[in-house]
Amino acid sequence: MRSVTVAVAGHVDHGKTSLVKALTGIDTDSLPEEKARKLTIETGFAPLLLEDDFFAVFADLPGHEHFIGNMIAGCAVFNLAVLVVAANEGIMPQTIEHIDIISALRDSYPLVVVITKTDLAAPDVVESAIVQVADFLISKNISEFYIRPFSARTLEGLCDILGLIRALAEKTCLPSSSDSFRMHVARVFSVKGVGVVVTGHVASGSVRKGDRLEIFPGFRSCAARNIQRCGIDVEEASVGATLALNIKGIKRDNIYRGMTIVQPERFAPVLRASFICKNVSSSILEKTGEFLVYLGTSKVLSKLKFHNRILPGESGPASVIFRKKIICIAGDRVLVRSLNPPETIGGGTIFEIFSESFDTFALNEKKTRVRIKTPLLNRILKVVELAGLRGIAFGTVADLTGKDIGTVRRHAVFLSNKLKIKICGNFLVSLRAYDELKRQFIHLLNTGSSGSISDMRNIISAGRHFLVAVLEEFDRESLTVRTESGRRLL
Ligand SMILES: Nc1nc2c(ncn2[C@@H]2O[C@H](COP(=O)(O)OP(=O)(O)OP(=O)(O)O)[C@@H](O)[C@H]2O)c(=O)[nH]1
Ligand SMILES: [Mg+2]
Repeated sequence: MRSVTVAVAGHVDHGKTSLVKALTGIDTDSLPEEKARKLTIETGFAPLLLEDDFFAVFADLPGHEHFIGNMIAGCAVFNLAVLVVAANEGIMPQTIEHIDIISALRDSYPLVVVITKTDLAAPDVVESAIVQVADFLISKNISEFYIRPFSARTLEGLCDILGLIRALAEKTCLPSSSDSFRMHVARVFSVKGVGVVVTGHVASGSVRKGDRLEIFPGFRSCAARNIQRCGIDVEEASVGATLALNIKGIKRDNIYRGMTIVQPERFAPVLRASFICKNVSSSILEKTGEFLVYLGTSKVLSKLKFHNRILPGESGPASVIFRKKIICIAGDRVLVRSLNPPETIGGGTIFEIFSESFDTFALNEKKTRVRIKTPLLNRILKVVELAGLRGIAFGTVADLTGKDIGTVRRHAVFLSNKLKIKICGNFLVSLRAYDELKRQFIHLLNTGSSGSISDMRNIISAGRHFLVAVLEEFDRESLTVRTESGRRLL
């Protein structure tokens, strides 16, 4: 079964739940409190069969500002987004905030804008709402958007929206990944005669019925008794899927939202990470401060350090120290909000994690946990050394060693902590080669180069993505700083 997740965002009462109901036939406001208050509190999921074995799962996000935490957790993973704007109100505060949040969570994504309540607005009002939204999105540097009018009362526009979502869904379906299984816990409940059911998004890897699993924090053991996607029992589910996992071996009270269900012996808790932060606020981000960092369904008070000044709309490297350990890997998206006022200020992709050394961790947590294997360390080191100045991608090392990316990453972090190799984004390079790249780049800058990637490629025949990652690492080390045409020494 394939599926894409469609995040449905927008200001309170603008018609998100009504749109999802028109598309899928499902009323996602299922909680008694939601029915009583006539608003969405928890993100609701509604599947729509697009074609044989291919679903769009709509994540109907709450629009009310009080439930912004639920909204963030609900769109931790999505393939495409729908922004709902009521024709008679136009852009409102949570329209802006939701766009900031989803833009901070993804660099680029197709966006369908649905202008709702067209039955309540005159044609010229609908027209000006369309112009207002288009101007707003362009001002936010969002390039791929499609605006469609719609009325939940007359259903005018529904077929057009459905066709558009179908076409975009096919384009954005994620390939399945071979990484280790990880799922952020969104909701937990007990079903009579079935047991504990956990819903959430698969953030990496895949799970099969009967798999042994662990729940972090604590790494308590449990197992997948049954898996459901879109209400259908399935044997297996992989990255990107929204699922209901019936687990055995753990009590309902010992599992809650924000926890992570993982494949055993694959993940160590992370205390620090680095990421490229996109500033979606109107202030300059600089120095250090306390922020709330959202990852998956967890929210952690964290200390952030911005290595350079990051101007509004720009991106720059940042380090984060989590106040409590979490499970994350390079490539995960984080969202950052200020404490006071509580506003979204940015977000980005983690490119480096610093976990507790796996050997120490093994001793502390469980003596039987053998996480680092010396022969594999030696093989990875050899492969990375052979790659020389060209570096090597994590995926290639995984292919060459026959291990999954999670295992390679764990061993690479260990080697990096031992100062044998350097991790640059998705690439590995030996420390010796990294120092040589640094020497050559400094020489280039000292001899009049603007420090562009093309200049660097004239002297080193390495891949563009690798060099970009290396130069970003130089910035992170405060060796260089970005300029309009390239880089200069700090
Ligand atoms: N006339 C008209 N009313 C609509 C339309 N869409 C939604 N409504 C009404 O607007 C109100 C709010 O609709 P919802 O779909 O619950 O809005 P929402 O965006 O999901 O609200 P939150 O989840 O609380 O953010 C309800 O009373 C709907 O019946 C529409 O196209 N036309
Ligand atoms: Mg709603």
